[in-house]
Amino acid sequence: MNLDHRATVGRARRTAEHLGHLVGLQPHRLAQLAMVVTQAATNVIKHAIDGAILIRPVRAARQGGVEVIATDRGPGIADAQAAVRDCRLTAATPGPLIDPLTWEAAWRDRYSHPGVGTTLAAQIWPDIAPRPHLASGTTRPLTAHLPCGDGYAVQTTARGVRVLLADGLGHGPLAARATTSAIETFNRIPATSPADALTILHQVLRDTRGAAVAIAELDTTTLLIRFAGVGNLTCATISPTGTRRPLRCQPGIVGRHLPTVHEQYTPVTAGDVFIMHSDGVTARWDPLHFPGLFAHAPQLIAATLLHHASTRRDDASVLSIRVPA
Ligand SMILES: [Mn+2]
Repeated sequence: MNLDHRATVGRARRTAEHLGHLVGLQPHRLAQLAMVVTQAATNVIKHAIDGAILIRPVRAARQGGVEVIATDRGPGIADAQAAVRDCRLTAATPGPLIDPLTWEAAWRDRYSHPGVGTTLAAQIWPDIAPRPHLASGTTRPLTAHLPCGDGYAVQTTARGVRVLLADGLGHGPLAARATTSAIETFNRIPATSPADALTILHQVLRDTRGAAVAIAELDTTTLLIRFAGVGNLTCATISPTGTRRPLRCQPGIVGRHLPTVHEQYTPVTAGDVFIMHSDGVTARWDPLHFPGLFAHAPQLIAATLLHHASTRRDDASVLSIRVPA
């Protein structure tokens, strides 16, 4: 939802409250959610330009919550990194409860930099906020009234996380069908290697337009990413100092022409970030244009890159994994 007018604050709040009802938030949590959305949206409209807000359900093992991500293009705040970073606040947090997020049922993170802008992410849960996921993504359709032809999936594994990013050929409902089919199949075959998964997806996607698909698996004990990708997707690891190491996808289209899939293993270290994005996001973005961003939660990284580097000529998607310390 674009935040371009005062009326959008109320629309965002009502959307969040509706979703909060659906996931079963109690009235005091709903009030907290409404306050978070109103504050975030009002701040963007008052102080920033080109803002957008995303409100979506999030799931954990035993509960469902609501996630709010607000992002804009400036002016940005110089000291935000010191102000808030990955604060999963607990009931034991001392001090007056002025901020609605100073509650046990909330998680939040904020990135802000002068000349870039601000991205805020918050989650409101019915019960104590679970540990944030290692991976998260965001997507944006070419036009608001069409389904998004890009999509992603995140699976938590015993030793880390396994993710998929898919860009259905073209855009619109048929692209979305190919991507949905890829995600559903991926979620049905949780223990398969990336190369085998792509081979299975190739069979399933034969009756669709086909898609560019990349699959990555982070093992947090061996600190290796196992990866395979086919089609026009950009994948790379970013070090804390902003060094980008690309992982190449093979030419082809899953569901149409599948090459012999080669898996790659890439070593990572704590603090590295792994990024995958579709061609709706320019491949020319520079990690150094976002100082400090890659120390933040994966949804902030994904939302900020999507907002700043998407071409607006195609569906767009970004997925990011944080290698934990
Ligand atoms: Mn595309």
